[in-house]
Amino acid sequence: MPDSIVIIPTYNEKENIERMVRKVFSLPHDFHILIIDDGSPDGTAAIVKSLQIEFPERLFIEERKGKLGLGTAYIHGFKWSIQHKYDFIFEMDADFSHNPSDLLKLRQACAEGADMAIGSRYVKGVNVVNWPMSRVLMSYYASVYVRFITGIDVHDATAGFVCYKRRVLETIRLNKIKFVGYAFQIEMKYTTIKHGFKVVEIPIIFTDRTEGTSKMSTGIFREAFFGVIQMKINSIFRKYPEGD
Ligand SMILES: Nc1nc2c(ncn2[C@@H]2O[C@H](COP(=O)(O)OP(=O)(O)OP(=O)(O)O)[C@@H](O)[C@H]2O)c(=O)[nH]1
Ligand SMILES: [Mg+2]
Repeated sequence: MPDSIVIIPTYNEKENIERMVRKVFSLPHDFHILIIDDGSPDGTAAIVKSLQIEFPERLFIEERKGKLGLGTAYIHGFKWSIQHKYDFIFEMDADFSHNPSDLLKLRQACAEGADMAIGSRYVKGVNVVNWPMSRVLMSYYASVYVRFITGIDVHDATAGFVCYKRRVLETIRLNKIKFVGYAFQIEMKYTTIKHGFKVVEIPIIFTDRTEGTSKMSTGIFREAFFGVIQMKINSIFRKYPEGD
């Protein structure tokens, strides 16, 4: 039984998705892939379905009707992956900002004792390629801000390249995760740490997308900025682990 599933949320990734699927399946470990596509108008889902003929039992897709956001896409994927009993459950972007080869490093960290392994840009300096300086600074200082407000010891709080052991996702109340953008990534790390799980950061190099278009919006920044404060305040009244 293969133990690892890589969840890849997609919205208009027709330029990237086939190359990404082939790359993951060429790695020296039997990774499975679950695509969560939000009705991409560019036909991303159709490309995935044609690849399923070549990779049956290895490539899966869940289609949602509209663009419902990254956070809820991952929650959907986590529930699916728990049901299918994968031991190592990954988050990864479709746009090659995350190097699929690093899946092996993240998996190894979890196999060697971590409960959550974060592919981190800011463990040793700043490992970001091709982002404008303004965006690098924004992202870097976002993590400094998160550390300051929440007190969590994570250098890359908004990272979206992660490996979880299944028990982490089984323990966290996924229905209580509220945020959808960068704040979702912060909330997942915060909640995991609050539950006492072992979290490690593995240095990776992050490269800006070269194909397709960004789905970032100012709303996502706003959510993260105020969300972090809200999360901290709420946590004062919450006990971990918590009931439904
Ligand atoms: N299913 C789903 N996927 C999404 C949604 N928004 C973004 N994605 C996917 O999530 C991943 C990250 O989104 P990106 O647009 O790359 O966001 P980013 O990395 O912050 O910004 P850029 O790299 O500049 O584009 C990509 O694989 C997107 O296709 C969404 O609403 N639903
Ligand atoms: Mg991206």
